[in-house]
Amino acid sequence: MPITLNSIAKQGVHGPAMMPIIQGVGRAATEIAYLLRGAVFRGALGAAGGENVQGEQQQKIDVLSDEIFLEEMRATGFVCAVGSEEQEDLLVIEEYANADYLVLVDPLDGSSNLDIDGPVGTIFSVVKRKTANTETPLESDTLQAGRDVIAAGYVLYGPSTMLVCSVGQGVHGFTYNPTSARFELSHPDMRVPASGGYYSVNEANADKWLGDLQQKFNAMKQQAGLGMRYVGSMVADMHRTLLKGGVFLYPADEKNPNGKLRLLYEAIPMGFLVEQAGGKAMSQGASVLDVQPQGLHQRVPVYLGSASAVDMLV
Ligand code: AFP
Repeated sequence: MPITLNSIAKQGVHGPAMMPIIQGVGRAATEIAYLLRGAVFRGALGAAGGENVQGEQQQKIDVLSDEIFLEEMRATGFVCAVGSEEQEDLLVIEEYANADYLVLVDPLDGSSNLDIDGPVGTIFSVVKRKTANTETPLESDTLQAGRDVIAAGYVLYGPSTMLVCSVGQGVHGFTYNPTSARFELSHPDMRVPASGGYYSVNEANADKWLGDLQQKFNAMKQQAGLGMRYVGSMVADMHRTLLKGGVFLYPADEKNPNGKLRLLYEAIPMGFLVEQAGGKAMSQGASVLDVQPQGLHQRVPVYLGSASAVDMLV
């Protein structure tokens, strides 16, 4: 019998409660994967005409993926609110407003890759509310450091659809099997290789990086003996980094003095996975998981991957 997402119930103290939420992510993933496969035929590609809270142009698929994800979180009955890249404010799920968990999500990360049929992903994390569950959840419930995250993961929409997640007991990768219509465990106990792999960064920004990063980066390139790959879709770039080793970075630069990637639904979930897989996740001299969030859409610089490569840059 293949091992499915149900196995999460046996992992960690929060496993039984996380199982329905991660199963909900799995349902959203299959719907989003279906949407992506047929998007060109349904007129679902292209701009939606609006901007998200980051001032970035929303694609129609960003909006649809956000709706799908929210509906599947609602259907779990365990989620009181969702904080999404596509929504300025926290979305409270009124019928379950006294459920215990909040989910942070980037429903379709790397969506600029859609024009070239490149890989995209969904990134999520789960926290337990701080306010009493007799009250309406607040945005402040989402502002929890990565050390308080209960579960996190991503979905990679590539040649296959993969759901990689952790409930604090290592990182496990499940691949969608179209024959059984289930996610089946394909990559148990993923570990970041200690050496080798690739560096992954938008190097076109190198002359605008702040501080002495360019010197450190050049020294790392000479000493670490890494190859180079960059997709420009964090999920794809991090999936490779988890499996092959090396480092993914999006540092602060003159244009993005706080970095580009969002703390709550990009940096923290990926940092959680990297540390669970034995790697290192840094931001501004500390672990990504120790950064205290100040806002739902806050950005931070990130350096994620094999400890040996990360240490040469921070
Ligand atoms: P899009 O969703 O706008 O494509 O942004 C993707 C992303 O947030 C992340 O997935 C990438 O790692 C990063 O931006 C790429 O940014 P650059 O295009 O500046 O290299």
